Amino acid sequence: MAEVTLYHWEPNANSGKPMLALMEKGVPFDSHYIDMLNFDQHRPEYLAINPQGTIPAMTHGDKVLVESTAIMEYVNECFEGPDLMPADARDRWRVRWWMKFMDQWLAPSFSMIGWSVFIGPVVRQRDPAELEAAIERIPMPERRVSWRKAIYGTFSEAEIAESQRRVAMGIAMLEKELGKREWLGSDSYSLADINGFNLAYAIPLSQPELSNDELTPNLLRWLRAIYARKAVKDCWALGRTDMVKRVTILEQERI
Ligand SMILES: N[C@@H](CCC(=O)N[C@@H](CS)C(=O)NCC(=O)O)C(=O)O
Repeated sequence: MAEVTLYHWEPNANSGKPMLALMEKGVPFDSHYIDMLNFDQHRPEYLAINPQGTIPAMTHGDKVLVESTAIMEYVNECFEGPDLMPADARDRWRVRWWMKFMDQWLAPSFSMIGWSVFIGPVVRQRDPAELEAAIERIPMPERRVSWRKAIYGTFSEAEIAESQRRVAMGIAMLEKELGKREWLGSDSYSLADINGFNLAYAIPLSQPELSNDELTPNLLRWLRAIYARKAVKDCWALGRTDMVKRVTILEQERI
């Protein structure tokens, strides 16, 4: 049994962040798959670890850690292996700036689109009474509202349009920033790249009119460079659903 256990869903978004940080550092961990579409994150066994009922969570010995970006920083500081934060203070500021921007601003927009396009339609097929019972078990009231909107397809047009506006703006900002240097936060690969990849890997697939080799060459170069890393391949091999196939768009020479 490893010292670290990671409770995660597919190796993307918030789950993928600590998973990839652990793999980049070479830290062994026990992987505990939480099936988000089966509402495993709201079952008592998991709520005993993270009472908020969100994934990921990590245990290290008797310590319980939640919040994916904060877990990544903990992993980077606590374990040997390549440093995933730059040495220079201004570079570290930039890494943290981008992580905050992605976590607070961009990720919720991606997430709303993802919930309305993928998650909702998959979950909606289930027995309505079972779904209602599952919604009632969600501990955070605001999450109950989001799940209801996803399941019953009731995100408003204005909400979706605002998310799309933010995604388009985020793509343009990433393209501009990646035109300045090889990696997002500094001249070395860092937590900002891990954070950004987990959010942006499927952009060329889901937003082909906004992101392709002609319009966003820097974004594409960056995504492919991260996808080429061994840790990324090992991480994505832990996926269990067809969702993991989306990342293979980055194998195409031209998009
Ligand atoms: N700020 C938290 C957000 C965690 C989060 O929202 N995770 C999503 C999956 S990416 C989740 O648990 N969704 C399931 C739910 O809300 O029931 C973090 O970064 O860890």
